[in-house]
Parts: sequence; C-alpha cells; structure tokens
Amino acid sequence: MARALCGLSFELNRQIGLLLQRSGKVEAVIVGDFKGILIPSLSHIRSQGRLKGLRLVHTHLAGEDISDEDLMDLLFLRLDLLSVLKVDDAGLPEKLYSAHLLPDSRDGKNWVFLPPVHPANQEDSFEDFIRALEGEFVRKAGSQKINSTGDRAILVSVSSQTKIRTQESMNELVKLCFSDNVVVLDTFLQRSRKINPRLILGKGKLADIMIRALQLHANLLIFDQELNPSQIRSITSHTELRVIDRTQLILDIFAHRALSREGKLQIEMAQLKYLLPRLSSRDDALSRLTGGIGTRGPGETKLEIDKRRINDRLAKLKRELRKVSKERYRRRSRRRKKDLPVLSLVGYTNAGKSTLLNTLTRSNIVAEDKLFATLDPTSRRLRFPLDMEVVITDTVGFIINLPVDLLQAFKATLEELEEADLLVHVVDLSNPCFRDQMKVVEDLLQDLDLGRIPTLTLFNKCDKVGSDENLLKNVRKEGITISALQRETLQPFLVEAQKTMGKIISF
Ligand SMILES: Nc1nc2c(ncn2[C@@H]2O[C@H](COP(=O)(O)OP(=O)(O)OP(=O)(O)O)[C@@H](O)[C@H]2O)c(=O)[nH]1
Ligand SMILES: [Mg+2]
Repeated sequence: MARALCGLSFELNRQIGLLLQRSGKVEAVIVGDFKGILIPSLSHIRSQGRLKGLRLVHTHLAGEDISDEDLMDLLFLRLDLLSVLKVDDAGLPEKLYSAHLLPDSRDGKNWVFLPPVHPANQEDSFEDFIRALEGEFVRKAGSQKINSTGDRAILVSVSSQTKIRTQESMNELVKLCFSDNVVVLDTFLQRSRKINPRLILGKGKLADIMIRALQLHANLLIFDQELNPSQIRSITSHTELRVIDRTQLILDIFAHRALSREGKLQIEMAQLKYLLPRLSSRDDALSRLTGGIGTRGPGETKLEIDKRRINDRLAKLKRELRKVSKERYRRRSRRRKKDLPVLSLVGYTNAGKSTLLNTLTRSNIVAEDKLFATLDPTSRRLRFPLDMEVVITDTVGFIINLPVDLLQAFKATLEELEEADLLVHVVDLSNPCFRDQMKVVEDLLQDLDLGRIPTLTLFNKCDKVGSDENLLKNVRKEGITISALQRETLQPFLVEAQKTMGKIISF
C-alpha cells in the first residue's frame, strides 16, 4: 500500500492521505496538492475511547518532516497516530515517520515521535500499540479525582480586564461550578486585547486546552464570558467537547435549586428564553453530545420542539406565574395587615445573608459556602432590643453579569423588596473584590427601582479580615462591621436598625 501511495502521489505531484480505522478498513482517501492535504470533517464519527479511532497516513513529496500543521491535525482530530510517508526521487517510499499524543506532557510536549521505519519493516502490531496507549490514557486520568457521574470541566476565561478582576471572576466561576457539583479539572486564563471572534481563543491556546481535556478526561468547557451561538458551535465542533458559558451554568444552578413553584416556573421561563435564539443554530455537533448542562434544563425532548411550541409554553408559563404571584400578593397583604415593618437583607451571593438571618432569629435556614444557596425568599420575625417587632426577609443573592433573563425572572420575587422599609446591604468584607460586589448590588438596586428605600450597609465576615485596622477603619465610615457568626457583634447593628426604622415608621 505504501508503494502504491507513493507511486500515485509521485505521478500526480500531490500528497495523498489515507484515514484508516482500527480494523484496517479505509475510512477515507484524501487527495491534496503538492504541499498539503485537507482533512474532511470527522464530526460524524464517534471516538473509540479517548482517541478518535482513526490513523492518518499521508505522503510528503518535498522531503519535509512532520510539520506543525500535521501535529495540529493529530491534536485537534485526536488521531490514533499520524504518519508521514516520505516519497523519494524515484517515487518510492523512503521511510514512515509517525507521532502520537501523550497522556501527560513530557518536557512541555504533548506528543512524541516514533523512530522512523521503512514501511516494509514495521514489526510492531498497531492493535497492541493502540490498546496500550488507550490504557495509558485511562490510567493517567484515573489517578485524578474522579467523579464519574458529574460533569468534569475545564474553565476558560478570555478577557481584556485587569489581572485581579479576571482572576476573581475565575474564582467565582470555580465556586459556581462547585455549587452545581461540577468537578473543575483545570483553569485557563487568557488576557488579550483583541478577542478572536470565532473561537474566542487563538488556535494554539485552544490546542493546549484540548490536550488537557484529553489528559484529564474532561467532558465540558465552561467559558467565563458569554458566548454567542455561532461561537459555541465552532468551539464545539473544533474540540468535540460540550461548551457552555457562565450564563448557562448559572441557569443550571437555579434550575437545580429552585424549590418553590414560582421559582421553578421562573427558571423554566429563563431557560427557554435563553434557548430560543440559539435554537435554530443547534446542529448535529451539539445534539451528539448528550446529557449534562446545556442539554438538560427544560428537558431534552423540548429541545427538539420548534420555536412556536416554545413560545406557546412561554405564554403558558407567564399565565401560571401571574396566578402564583397573585397568591403571593394575597399572602403579603395578609402580612401587611398585621402591620409589621419589613427589613430586607440584600447583597452579593455568599455574603452571609442567610447566616445573619439565622443568628438574629435563631432559625435554621440553609446557609452554606455555595453560591446561590438561597433562591426562594424566606421571612422571619425579629424582636429588636427595645421591644419592637419587625419582619426580616432573606432574598436571592446578586452576582455580576446576572443573566438578563434571570434578572427579569426574579424581578417578581424581588418585588417583595419594594415593600421593605429598610434594606440591609450585607457585604463580604473578606472578599478582595468587595468594592466591585458592592457596586453590582447598588446598580441592581437602582435597576430594580429600589434606590429610594433607606439602606444600611453591613460589612460582614470581619472575623476573617483579622487585624487589617486600616480597612476596618475605612469601611466603618460607610456602615457597621459585624460577623454574622458571632451574635455578640450584632448589637450595634440592631440598635442602628431600630433607630432608623423607628424614624421611618413614625414618619
Ligand atoms: N468567617 C465567616 N463566615 C461567614 C460569616 N457569615 C457567613 N459566613 C459563611 O459564608 C458562607 C455563605 O453564607 P450564607 O449565609 O449562605 O450567604 P448568603 O448571602 O445567604 O448567600 P446566598 O444565599 O448563596 O446568596 C457560609 O459558609 C457561612 O458560614 C462570618 O461572619 N464570618
Ligand atoms: Mg442565602
């Protein structure tokens, strides 16, 4: 076969390539030009194990070695083996040069070259070789922490922001993954002024990521930046991994965690709205990758229904939501009749709102080190030191770049905030980006038209700041410092809140 390939190649003065299956069957014959060949899309072919299950053998006419382009093919197509057959001056095979991928990087390289061999002198069995290589891939990934049920993700951020912002945003993405039970295998940060509009990343960087995905057995890429449908498509078909963005991850968390009927309805609505513009562009590449975030959500079968039916569903959801919110309104007005003033906790997610409510009212609502631990609002009664009773409500946390559909959806829930007599803005002082977070909350409050309600700022988690006297002194000008875990630190807040509310109410 090598002889025939070389002969034809020599005669045509074009490279010729064969894609071979593991069984030896020829998958495709590719005829290129003098300098190269173009491999057709292989996205319809399912991989065999970690690698593609195809090896490429092609001729080189100008005596050149395995080129960078060849290595890119090896990588992006996850070929079993890539071989170059050099054609000599007489049109006969010189030697076969081969390279394959490695399950872990050696000296910064992710591939290795095999010793060149004349095609007639190949003694090793390809079957044994590929079995051993696949085995090595499985073993190497197996030594990592494996969670076979959940998603295994590599996180990617490409941004033109400052380093600390990019890093903090990535930290937040890691926490979001944790909240959604996604295993984070690795993170890639890239700061760049000009962002590649099609693939977001440069091809070289994408190659690095793919190699890591292959080595760590990842099945998901999560981008910190919002991707448009065509970007998702091209990255998916390039990498053969499921690709989602931050928005989809947040939607997924909400879908998992919403408990109330209203919350569930709102989430389904937000997911459908997110899906709608992306629906027509869902192609085979996506539908092949079954299960997990981005394919779950409103339900696989619904992904197939057409836009009109989604619109019908949306209309129905809207009607149901209206009904539910009427009930909520009735509940609320019952409470209003009792005429207790309302104090509402707001703030960035994970700031400690629920913890504060628990400590204040000795309750036991869910408070944990997860983003969006609270989705459904909770109310409790709280007695102030000077014999005054108020209702205290805990709400969903805010986050930077909150998906628009989600904000829209939760506007209804956040309506409760309109009834608040006092907003208590809880800030996590131990977060290095707490200023940014405060701004996010303040902006969202403005958006929600709540800027007019009196606000008291609480700088929480002081116990974690330690002895940073400067910081404490600074923020005390703007609010009260507390630690929601320590009841005794809350006294100044209670006094201040009562003073403010007393004024508001008597007014
Ligand atoms: N060290 C310390 N940890 C705190 C303090 N307050 C809250 N935490 C921790 O911070 C984490 C988040 O607290 P939550 O009360 O769930 O935060 P939240 O604002 O309700 O967050 P979401 O509901 O997710 O928006 C928990 O692990 C708390 O134990 C504090 O004063 N000091
Ligand atoms: Mg909470």
